[in-house]
Amino acid sequence: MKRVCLLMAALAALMVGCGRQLAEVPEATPAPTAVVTATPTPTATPTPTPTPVLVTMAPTSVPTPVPTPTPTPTATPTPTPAPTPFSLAWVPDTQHFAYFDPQKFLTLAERINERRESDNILGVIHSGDLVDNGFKSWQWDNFDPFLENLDPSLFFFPVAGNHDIGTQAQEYYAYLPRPFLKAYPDEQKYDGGKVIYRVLSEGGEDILLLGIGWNMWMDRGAMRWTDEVLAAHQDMPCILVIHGFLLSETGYYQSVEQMIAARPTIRLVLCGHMDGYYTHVFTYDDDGDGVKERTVTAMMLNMQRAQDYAFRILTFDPLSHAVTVNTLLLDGSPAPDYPNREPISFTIENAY
Ligand SMILES: [Ca+2]
Repeated sequence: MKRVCLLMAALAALMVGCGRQLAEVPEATPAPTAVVTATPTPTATPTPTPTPVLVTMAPTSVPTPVPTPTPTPTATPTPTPAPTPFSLAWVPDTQHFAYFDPQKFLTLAERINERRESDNILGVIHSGDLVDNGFKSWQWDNFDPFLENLDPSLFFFPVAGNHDIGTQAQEYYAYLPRPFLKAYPDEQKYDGGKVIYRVLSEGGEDILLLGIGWNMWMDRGAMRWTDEVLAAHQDMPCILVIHGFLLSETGYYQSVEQMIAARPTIRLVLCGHMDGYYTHVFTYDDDGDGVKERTVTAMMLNMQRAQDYAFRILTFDPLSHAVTVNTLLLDGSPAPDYPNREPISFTIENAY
């Protein structure tokens, strides 16, 4: 019994000790919680760190070829600038405006100006008979506001028609002092402006504009000068502006045709003089191999007597070398086709 009591006393003492021990454990429990929170931090940091180091190491060994791809993109922009189509406004015979209706000059200038940006119009070609009688200064007074009202960025490229040099007199001395000819440098005109030229540099190419005044295709000095100009610009197509050439659906001045035939860079001819509109395509075998490889598209337009007049906007496509011929009336609307006639607006493929 005494041994039982002793055993129980010992057990009780042990339990008290255990109790003390248990009481101390909860105080130590916060410590492992702190350890737990500390553990993920180091494990996360070391694992990613070595991997990026290895990745970055690999490319850093190849830095020398890196500068080589840099010049490659600089080569790419070169083909990007595609040649932009451009236009020329073509104004035929305005002699009736100068004589009867000068207000129409202002309307015509306005029509051209309002399409300048959308059609990328660079200049205005006049195919002759600017006025009815070049010896009447009041008619030039009627004409001049046309140029004064054109957008100043547009160039003006005229040729003398038979009326500009006087249908009776056939003399150039009243025409040549006109300010629009004075504006041309001496080297670009023969004898003050009886023949003129200018080079169009657009769409990555050059085009020679050549204007031969009335009768000058029969003038030896004028044609000698013309041939020097053509020889100096033989690497570019030529657009000939001449007042009289096509006379009807099938007829033309043979002397002008012979002059064109002998000059292989001429590809387009713009003329006026007659009433209405005609287009002829001439073909020539310049190299004598039996194949006619050159086409010359000649266009005549003169509708000054029509109620609404008509002028054209020629749009050049530098990629296809097609020319779109857009015929417009003074009110800006497209000119209607005439019954049983070829279309008045059309596209010339392989035009220059
Ligand atoms: Ca040939």
